[in-house]
Amino acid sequence: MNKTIIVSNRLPVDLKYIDDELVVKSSTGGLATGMKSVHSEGNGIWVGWSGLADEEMDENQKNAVDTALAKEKCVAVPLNNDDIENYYYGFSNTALWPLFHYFQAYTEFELTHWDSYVEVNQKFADVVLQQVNDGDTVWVHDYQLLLLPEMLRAKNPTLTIGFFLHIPYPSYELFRTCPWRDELLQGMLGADLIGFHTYDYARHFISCVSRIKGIEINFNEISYANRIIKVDSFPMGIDYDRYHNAALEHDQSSEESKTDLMKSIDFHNKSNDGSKLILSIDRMDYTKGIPNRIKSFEYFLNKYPEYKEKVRLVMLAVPSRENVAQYQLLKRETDELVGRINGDLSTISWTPIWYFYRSLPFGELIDLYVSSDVAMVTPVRDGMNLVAKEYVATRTKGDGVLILSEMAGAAKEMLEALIVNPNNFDQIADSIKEALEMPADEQKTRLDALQKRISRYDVERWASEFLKALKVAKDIVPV
Ligand code: ADQ
Repeated sequence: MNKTIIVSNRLPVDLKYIDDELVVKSSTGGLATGMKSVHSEGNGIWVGWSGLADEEMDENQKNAVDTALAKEKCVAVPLNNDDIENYYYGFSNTALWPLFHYFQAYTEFELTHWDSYVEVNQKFADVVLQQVNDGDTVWVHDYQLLLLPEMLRAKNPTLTIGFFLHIPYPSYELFRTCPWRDELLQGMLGADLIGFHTYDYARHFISCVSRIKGIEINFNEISYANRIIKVDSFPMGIDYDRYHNAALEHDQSSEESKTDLMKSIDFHNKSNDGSKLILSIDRMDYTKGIPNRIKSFEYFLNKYPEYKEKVRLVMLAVPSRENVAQYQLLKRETDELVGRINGDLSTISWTPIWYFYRSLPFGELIDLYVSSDVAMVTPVRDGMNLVAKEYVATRTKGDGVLILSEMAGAAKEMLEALIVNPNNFDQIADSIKEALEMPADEQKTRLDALQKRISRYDVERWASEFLKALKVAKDIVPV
């Protein structure tokens, strides 16, 4: 029986050596959840990096890692510190990530990074090829592995290969600046189906293929090397029930079972009569528009001073890629902005911005989602953005307003949110006011529509629709 192999940069498990003991934790992230049924079916496996550098483990430790991963139906691609430096932090995160998010000034094209990217993609290919049998399906994920589809097809043309990009695909004018644009396209074209979050990203990709490679394209079908390659959009969803049910449970939780965070929110709500909470949650990444969000909140407080002491911005930022220079700069800028604004505006009983730089456990994330009157999701560029969908899923009482950037892929599906341009402070300030003053019945009407859509197109449905389309794509015979 044929199997499905999932391939992503990181495996869906967290491995750590604590005092010589290997601790294994499975991930509850979006991709891991969406792939759960695909991964657990038959003899399906997941191939990726374990998160541990190869040279930092002795043979016994490596064997222990492999055994622990095998129990989770995972197979590791061994990466050393140079790979991590040049392929991951290098080409993936200082060339592709900024370029694909339209941060051209942050984009560095380094030959050593590129060489490592090719080498590591080949390492992934070698591991996958050891695991497959003829006729198997391989689903490759994301920008770290753009070359993998072609590397797999070159060695085993019987495979059915799908590729999904989780970040935006940039316009031709941006993509053409990459010195290895041909190679990247060639790599992706090894797939039978290439999926993106939105129709716009798919269109950009098709335009790049047609202009750079001079290939003729018929709507969303590319005829290339005696094959038909399908290109389509598959907007990724969330595990709606997990968020919705956690919020329902939260509503029924007793005083004693509340987290410290929740007790603190309750305390401030009681002491600050009628005050409201605006929520902001992201990885600390320059694409997420964090400084702009803080500045626009300050702009709002100055434009509508009657809201001073009546509203707080709760800002949660998860540390991310901390050894890339741009991320260190962003952290410093954020710290300084929050410090300055709190210094300028705070009173004895009111701090305008609550800022947490850490990852929070799921329960506390739910506390924040449930307690916030407004969520501000204002990335300057974002493939999809799952936070916007998670906020909607937790609004079990039919209240709450989402302010959403038009630059997030999610905006294409979530038209009932207040859609803003993340660079237009005036518009954002007005939207915050509108959100805070929105009548209850309007909040409910908007949320009902959003919840209906987000619950229907959840992450499992996303995965199954992609795999269904992949099967159809493989069977198309060129005429
Ligand atoms: P990300 O850029 O990581 O993903 P996003 O889609 O927002 O962005 O997902 C982040 C996830 O991390 C959410 O599930 C959120 O709940 C969680 N999270 C954020 N802050 C947290 C905190 N402080 N503590 C705990 N958890 C936290 C990439 C693309 C996105 C695309 C996804 C999926 O950049 O555009 O939506 O992949 O394709």
